[in-house]
Amino acid sequence: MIRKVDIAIIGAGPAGMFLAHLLHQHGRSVTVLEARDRDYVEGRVRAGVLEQSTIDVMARLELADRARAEGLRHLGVNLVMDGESFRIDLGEHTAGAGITVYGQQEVMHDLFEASITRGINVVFEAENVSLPNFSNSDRSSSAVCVRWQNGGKDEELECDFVIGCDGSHGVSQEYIPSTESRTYVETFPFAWLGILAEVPPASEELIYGSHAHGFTLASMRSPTRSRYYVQCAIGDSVDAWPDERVWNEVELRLGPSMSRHVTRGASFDKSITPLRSLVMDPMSYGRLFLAGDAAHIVPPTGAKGLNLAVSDVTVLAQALGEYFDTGSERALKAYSSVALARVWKAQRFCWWFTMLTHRNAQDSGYRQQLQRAEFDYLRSSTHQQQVFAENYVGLPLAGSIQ
Ligand code: RFL
Ligand code: PHB
Repeated sequence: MIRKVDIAIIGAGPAGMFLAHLLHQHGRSVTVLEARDRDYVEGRVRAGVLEQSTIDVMARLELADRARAEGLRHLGVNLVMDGESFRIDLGEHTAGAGITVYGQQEVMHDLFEASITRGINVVFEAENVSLPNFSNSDRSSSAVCVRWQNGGKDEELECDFVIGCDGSHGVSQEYIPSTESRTYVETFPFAWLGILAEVPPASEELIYGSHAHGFTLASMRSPTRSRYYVQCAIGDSVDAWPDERVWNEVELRLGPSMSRHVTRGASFDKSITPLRSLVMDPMSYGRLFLAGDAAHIVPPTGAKGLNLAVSDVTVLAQALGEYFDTGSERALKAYSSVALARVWKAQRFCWWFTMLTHRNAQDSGYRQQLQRAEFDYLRSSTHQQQVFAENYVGLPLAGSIQ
């Protein structure tokens, strides 16, 4: 007999695991199918900055204790351009809001640990996940079949809805015909090289830097662990970036005053990520809904990707809850447009912050003068700093569906 669950979730990253917890809390049966093993997903060094609304969702799920105890709460952020720096007081401009530095690895650990104690079914190493015979079908048609292989065995289940939380290289989006959804893409002619090192951070708060050599970011994971990024060329390999070169560039790009407290040390993780922006509209097709990176990507400059994944699934969990409670599809039909309204505002902010801080040798002198003017304006205008702060700490969660 084929097993039946209410909702199958493809991908156990932040989007998939937050959604699984939210639906479980709502009393729904879920199965999460993850292609990789737990160590791989939990080991990926990615997000560092959580918005207050993400912490609030963790609290609603009774998952915020460690983030509150060990996360670093920041009420300000520093910007530096060609050696000139200033601080934006996030708290002052947003009635006390801030951000929490708590790594994605920790978030995933908390989500996975609680899924075990709460009995949420997560299948790791689920290979070749597919939706045989999937077609748009109006939502009133029969259940969706999901197939995969696990340890060489064929597995199958039926569900009312499939949620594609399988990131930018997943399979779910392939089930949405290109004629039914538009994809907006923007590429940038540069990438980020990121390192982790067991050294104290350069500053108590993050420093975003821009210099003729390119962007740099001084971040952290704890008072003894630092995370640094430098803009590099898309085709660069990590071999071209020995630690000494990374530290030299970080210090140069931060400028003399901001680099004073940089402590150098051996890196223990080094990777390169190209920057890009992408949005799929709509984020759904029949009984298939996409959430998180499966539907949209932002350059990491604004620290929004994980936070958007959480806001998507908060809206979606509410809509699915309404469907199962009342049979109404109203909120499910509104999911994509409600989620995308917030996604596009984050796209706007991340694009703007990327263009302000990154350098491109091909840029005309005109563009560089514009960057300088934008930076000066941001430094001198409290209104502009308020706009920055509101966006950086996170715009209100996509409103409940009216
Ligand atoms: P994920 O995290 O990519 O998870 C998708 C999961 O799906 C699995 N998968 C499949 N499973 C089954 N079958 C298949 N066919 C599958 N194909 C894929 C994958 O193995 C994976 O486990 O997407 P999700 O859940 O949408 O979460 C998105 C976030 O991970 C991402 O947006 C953030 O990491 C972005 N990001 C940041 N976000 C923030 O909010 N704040 C930050 O400070 C921040 N910093 C960053 C970042 C991303 C970065 N990189 C490396 C892209 C810094 C960096 C450098
Ligand atoms: C990080 O700490 O990894 C981080 C912080 C801020 C960003 C992106 C990444 O904008």
